[in-house]
Amino acid sequence: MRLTVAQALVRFLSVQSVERDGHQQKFFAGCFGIFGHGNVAGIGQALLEAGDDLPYYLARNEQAMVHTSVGFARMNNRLKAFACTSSVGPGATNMVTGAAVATTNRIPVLLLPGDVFATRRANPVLQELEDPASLDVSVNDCLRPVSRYFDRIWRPEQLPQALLHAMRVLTDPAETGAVTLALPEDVQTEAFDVPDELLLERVWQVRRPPPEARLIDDLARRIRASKRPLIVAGGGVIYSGATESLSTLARATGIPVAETQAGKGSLRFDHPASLGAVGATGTPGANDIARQADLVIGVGTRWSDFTTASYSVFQQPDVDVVNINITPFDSTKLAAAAIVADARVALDVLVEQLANWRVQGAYEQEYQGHAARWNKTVEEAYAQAHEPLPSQAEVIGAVEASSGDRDVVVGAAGSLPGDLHKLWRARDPKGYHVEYAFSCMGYEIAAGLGVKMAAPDREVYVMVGDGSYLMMNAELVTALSEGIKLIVVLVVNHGFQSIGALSEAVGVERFGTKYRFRDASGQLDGALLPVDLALNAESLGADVLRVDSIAQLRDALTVARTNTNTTVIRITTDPHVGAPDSQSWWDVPIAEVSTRATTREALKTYEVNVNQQRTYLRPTTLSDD
Ligand SMILES: Cc1ncc(C[n+]2csc(CCOP(=O)(O)OP(=O)(O)O)c2C)c(N)n1
Ligand SMILES: [Mg+2]
Repeated sequence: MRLTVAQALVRFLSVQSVERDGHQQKFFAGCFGIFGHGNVAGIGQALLEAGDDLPYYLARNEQAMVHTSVGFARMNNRLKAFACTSSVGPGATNMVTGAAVATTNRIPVLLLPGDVFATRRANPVLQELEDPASLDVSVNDCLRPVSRYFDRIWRPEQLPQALLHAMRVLTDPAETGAVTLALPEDVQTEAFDVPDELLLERVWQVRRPPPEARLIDDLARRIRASKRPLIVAGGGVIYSGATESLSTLARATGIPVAETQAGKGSLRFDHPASLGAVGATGTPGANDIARQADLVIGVGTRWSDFTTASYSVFQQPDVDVVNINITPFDSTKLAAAAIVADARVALDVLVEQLANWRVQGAYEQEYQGHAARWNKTVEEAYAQAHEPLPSQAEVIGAVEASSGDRDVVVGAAGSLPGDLHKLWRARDPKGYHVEYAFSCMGYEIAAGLGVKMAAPDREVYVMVGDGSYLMMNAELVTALSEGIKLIVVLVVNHGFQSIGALSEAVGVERFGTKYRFRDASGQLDGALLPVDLALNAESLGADVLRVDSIAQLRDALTVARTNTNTTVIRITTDPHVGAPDSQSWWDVPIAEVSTRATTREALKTYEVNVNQQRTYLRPTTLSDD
């Protein structure tokens, strides 16, 4: 069949499926795109011909369309994804940040940026960078380090192999992330004889590798010998659909479970073995249990510094760490004994192996006491009734109370992720969607769109700070044009409260973190800016509700739930009231010399805290011999 490269590519994408646990589904839900000369006549023409075979969605910003795709694929536990097409040049470089979000979070997205002419007929083409040392470099090379697979299709004959490798990586639970196929503008429109076999329907098996029997036997024996075991559940538990298995294991053995940001929701908050969030944004109870743990089993976690409280969360000198992870790269972190396996399969084996074994009753009572006390702390924070402006915790409480068990809260950057991680009481494995691997400002609204596209039957609450909102709000227009409904809770605190608080803690005096006029001293400490973000949201087609109190917020949330249009609720909070403390630490180094007393003070505190840091280099050996 004679097709253009773009036509062959689009047809190929439309016949790819994945299968896991005997359930088969189409892998690509469609293609987001913004057209320019680099893709309109190639991929654009092919998408026009393809119609419903690969539905096209117009985005407003290339970075945002990658966020939307990430939100969608994460909600689908990585078994369904989007492609994203951009023009050559700025459209392509706009995708770099989105690609990094995808790859850091291990979420599949296929990027199809236009590229410079392969024939070099009339270079430089508009938007070509031109590296004087090498004409085969283009701005798309920026996508290499943020992609798990990168290829550039200089000739039509290269397309089949590139497509097969793209699918291999996208559907591989260990390797997945952003995949980039850079498509020179002239090659996209070039016709070639496409081998018929390339366009046959293809089913990619998503593997569930079992653990090595010997290793899981050793782990079970080690667990039986432990006094204070702790499971740390990461995103891998949710992506592999292991939440039921984890719940069964925790219920049967009494081993407590603490959750990372991506792993939150692994257990319902009121599960008897749930300790909630752990680490720098964790609960004091989870962190206390972690400090004293003699055996830590990390399941599907990449062990970010927030989870390990910058290598301070585990304090027992002889603590053993075992990682169950499908990704070899993550499996040896913290010098752990590595069990490279699918989380669900491994946990199911452990349930059998640990039959008739249970942690000591005193341990169970101890951690359940922590959980109960924290629940009380959450209730108090939610009912703080802070005057005149409410605290952010109260806002979270009102949103949680408004949400149904299956609804989803979405967040990414600022002070919201930490507060949500601690406070939010997750009731469904897909109900908590905070992007905290890249913590990318601007992810919130764009990703919320993808979450809602993946789960139209759930209410999606996007919680976004004024800083993130200002950085990327244009997808509200996409929500309008596609008839996709979000509830956006816009928390105005006149700047970067999170970085403001951090700045104060590191002796930098909230410098450069406020949305204020420059004052006579030359600092941004003047009057508040007369900026109305609610009006901005209204202008983009959202229904807008302006509220000044928690009581009004509750009413607005009720209205928003009955609305069919995207609804933005704007509330102003007091930036100086933080959520309850984690009794934990995060390593942000302080200037070692300074003319400022505040910085010197911060350094003294830092020097005390840094003493809690451990190396986590002690080898954990599972076998007896
Ligand atoms: C794209 C991007 N730029 C910078 C940062 C660093 N950063 C983290 S939080 C934050 C401020 C966020 O402000 P806002 O959304 O208003 O939330 P708040 O801190 O006020 O809760 C900044 C600048 C980031 N995470 N992402
Ligand atoms: Mg803010």
